[in-house]
Amino acid sequence: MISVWGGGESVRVLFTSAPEPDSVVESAEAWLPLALVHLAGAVRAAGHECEIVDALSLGLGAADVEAIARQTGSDAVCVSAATPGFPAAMDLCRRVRSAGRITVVGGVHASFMYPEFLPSGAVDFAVVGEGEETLPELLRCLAAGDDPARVAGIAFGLGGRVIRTAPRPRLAALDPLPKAWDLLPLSRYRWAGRPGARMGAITTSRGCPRRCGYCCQATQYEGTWRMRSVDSVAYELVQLRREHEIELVCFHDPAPAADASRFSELTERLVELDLGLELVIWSSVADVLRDEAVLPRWRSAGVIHVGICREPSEDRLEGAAKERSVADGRRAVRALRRAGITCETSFWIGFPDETQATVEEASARARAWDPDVAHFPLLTPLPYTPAWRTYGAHVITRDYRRYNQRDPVVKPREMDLQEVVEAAERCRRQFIAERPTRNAPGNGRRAGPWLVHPGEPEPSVPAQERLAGDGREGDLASPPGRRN
Ligand code: B12
Ligand code: SF4
Repeated sequence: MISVWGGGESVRVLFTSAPEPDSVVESAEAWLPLALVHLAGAVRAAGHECEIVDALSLGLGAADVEAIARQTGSDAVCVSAATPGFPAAMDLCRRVRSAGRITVVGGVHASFMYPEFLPSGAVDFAVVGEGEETLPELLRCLAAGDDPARVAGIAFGLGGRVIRTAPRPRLAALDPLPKAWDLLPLSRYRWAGRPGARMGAITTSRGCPRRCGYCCQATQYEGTWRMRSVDSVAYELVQLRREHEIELVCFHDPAPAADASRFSELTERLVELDLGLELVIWSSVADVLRDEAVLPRWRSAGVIHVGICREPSEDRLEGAAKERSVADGRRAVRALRRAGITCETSFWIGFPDETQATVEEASARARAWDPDVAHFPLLTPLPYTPAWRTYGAHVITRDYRRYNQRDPVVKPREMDLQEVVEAAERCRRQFIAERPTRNAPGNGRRAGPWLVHPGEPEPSVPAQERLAGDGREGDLASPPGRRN
């Protein structure tokens, strides 16, 4: 076989998020495209030249990214997209592919839906599952003119057929993955709860031990959950603080606290390191209640905000289970608040059996929980999750751009689509409007949807001094494996 790039070993690779300037993103400011940081890190370590364009947060369209790919002379364009961004990813691939570049898509949608989109010929390769090993191997294969069918963990079209290569085992070691932080304009990433704080991101684990039926994390990782070592997480946080002057780190993994002893070890290490970092994490009611007594340690470690993952079926519980779920949720929110930690969660609406009365119940449930931020997303079953089997018959469109949890894709039997949209908006307004009545005076909340509780007293040593460190901290900050 002849190399697609004329035999050169090093190629130029452009990484981008979905170019969707009009996307509906329920996001508190601009979040980091961590997958691209991981992938570019791995590809660069394999000797290729990399560039990251975060089209999603820059508001760039396919034509803009195409122009950048032309200017930079990229040999390959790699796109990461969730389901709502996938049509935009395809549009970009179609454009750059016709200009002779190799196109690769990845992420959970690509991993499951490749039989649907590969026949269109817009995309050369879909990477199935984790990309850190697969992508460098695919690029090496293409540069050498080898047969891509030998690369595990990809799919591609060939002569009208879709070829799926051997499955690639999940990554055995998550600790040593290189990251390409220097390729991102870090100063533009912000989290609304801490305006002005320079934001970074990390994953401390991969997958999720729970298997919520609507969630693609559960499908992608088949209910497996792999942890990074505390040493390596702490080392990466020190690097983010020292080398990139990060002030706030979002943990992008959905269940960093799932293992009580590992999370306790991590929080204790962070208390000891005293990096002056604030942390935003995901967790579950179960994990928060399990750690109720030690939530002040979470706070001392820097946790200021918790996103509570809830799956839609929890909003269809009945009887005692429903009452227990509301009581637990409310208790978790209060426990976090007592520890000085804010939280946000979602209350799902738009089920096939939705009525104005059940919407009212959802609204009341949110007010009973009383999190600091409440979202009211619309039920959006994904075709590659178990929820599709339950709700798929009620889905009225395969226009994936609408799978953003704000546009209705499920038609309730007794409500029309416009009524569902209005119901979600009404829940949002009601939640915010009634907040003052739930908000005890002097509890430190600020105005606006993103509220931050007063935490523990600020440490008196300025952050820069703490970062300069003493001998002990230098030790703690050594790469894992090199500590004494
Ligand atoms: C951060 C985040 C965001 C950020 C995105 C920042 C960004 N530019 O990436 C923001 C806040 C903008 C966002 C928005 C939304 N998000 Co979001 N988000 C996440 C979150 C919490 C972390 C993503 C992450 O960094 N993961 C860590 C990286 C390392 O893992 P990864 O992304 O899976 O990538 C690995 C592989 O998938 C693969 N891979 C991924 N991309 C590519 C590309 C190539 C070329 C290759 C080779 C491989 C590859 O390799 C990577 C490394 O192994 C995930 C949950 C999660 N834990 O993944 C949800 C998640 C991805 N989001 C989700 C949803 C629903 C949304 C919204 C619809 C929410 C909303 N209503 O606003 C929007 C949609 C935005 C859009 N238009 O696409 C769902 C995805 C559902 C789906 N399949 O479509 C998730 C899984 C949450 C969930 N449990 O439901 N999100
Ligand atoms: S919804 Fe959250 S808790 Fe449930 S499987 Fe997905 S990531 Fe895990």
